[in-house]
Amino acid sequence: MDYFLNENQQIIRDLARRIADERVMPVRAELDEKGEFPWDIMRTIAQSDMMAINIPTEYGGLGMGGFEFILAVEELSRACLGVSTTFAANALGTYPILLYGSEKQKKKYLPDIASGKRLVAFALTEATAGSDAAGVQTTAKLEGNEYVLNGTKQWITNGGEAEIYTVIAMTDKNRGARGASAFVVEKDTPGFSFGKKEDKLGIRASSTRELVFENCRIPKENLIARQGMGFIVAMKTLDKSRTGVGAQGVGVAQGAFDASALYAKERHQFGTPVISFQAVQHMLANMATEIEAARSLVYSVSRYVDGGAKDVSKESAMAKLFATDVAMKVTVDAVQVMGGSGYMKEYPVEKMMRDAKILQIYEGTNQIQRNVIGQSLIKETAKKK
Ligand code: COS
Repeated sequence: MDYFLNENQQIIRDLARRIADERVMPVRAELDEKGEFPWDIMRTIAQSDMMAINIPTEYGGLGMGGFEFILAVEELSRACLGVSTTFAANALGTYPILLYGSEKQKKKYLPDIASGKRLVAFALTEATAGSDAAGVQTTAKLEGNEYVLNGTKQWITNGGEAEIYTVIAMTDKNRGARGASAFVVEKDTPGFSFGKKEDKLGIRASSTRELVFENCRIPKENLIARQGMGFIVAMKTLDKSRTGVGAQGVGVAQGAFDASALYAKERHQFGTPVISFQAVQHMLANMATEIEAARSLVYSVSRYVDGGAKDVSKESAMAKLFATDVAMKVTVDAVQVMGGSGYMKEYPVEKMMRDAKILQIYEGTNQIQRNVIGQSLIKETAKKK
């Protein structure tokens, strides 16, 4: 289907596609096997200005929107979700600064983020917080001109590799969601260290670590927005980023479909290519239809967000939910279409199936997405009365 991309959008999509084909595909199996962080690829992405896509021009960016960004995410995801997770989590960590940072913070951090000189990570999740975003136990106590952070963050994408961390911590534990605040913490700050790198089922090229804060002192000016606004910063960040996870779903599903359709044309059984059997054709037809539906939703929500819509919680949750459920189903079906070969590491689809599972879990489980959509429906229904 033609989504009538403008010239800049086509350039970004083609550039990301070339990097995916030439730089990511040849090494994805090895990165997966070794669980190796894709530094070389990240440098290529940075040199191609892809980390600058949605950063305003006054801070060294290209000044484009989230839609242009998700086109790049989709293409990288077609090749490897581990690589695209690293790229997308960088944008996730940047949103608190982009959306709520002071002019001083934007000037200090965004140019280095746009050039890819410094990677970013977003730190909300903890042992007792994740789906329960207000359940954060890490504290930030104001002492003179510094905040003192104590606590442990869990499962942080880009942990250890990133140099800039946007962290949600409680400045007033008695106020629940309204007692949370957002901060920038730089790597190498005394009192800030990393736990072990997690050994994961999929997206193994990406890095996932614990962040440990032990009397970690940061300047008072590292507070993002106002004290007590941390929950809103986190929610608005996730509202922005969830179309990116949707685009990851579209990309990995497309990658799995392409591999399985090609294989079905080449593999012969009963003297004929397996694609000539209606049972296989129907599976491929469903997969192709679901991918196009997911892409249409993700693109239109992303354009809606860029268009300046104020409250996008419901729509971005819908895009994430639908596209990532499609990704899981399509990658499982791709393995089935390819049969024994689909199960073997010689082909890419078993990795895609392992990788796709995380999309239904991170940046809000798909159960949480349904809660977000449900809450919006309740509000809308009350308004219509
Ligand atoms: N934008 C702006 N404000 C929002 C908001 C949003 N998207 N979502 C909630 N709020 C506001 C609410 O309006 C409420 O404000 P008031 O106290 O003034 O009424 C406040 O924030 C608390 O909201 P609520 O009571 O709905 O909070 P809950 O603790 O029930 O949390 C969900 C709601 C489930 C939506 C939230 O916890 C969530 O999104 N969790 C998943 C987080 C996630 O994605 N984690 C993955 C790890 S981070 S990569």
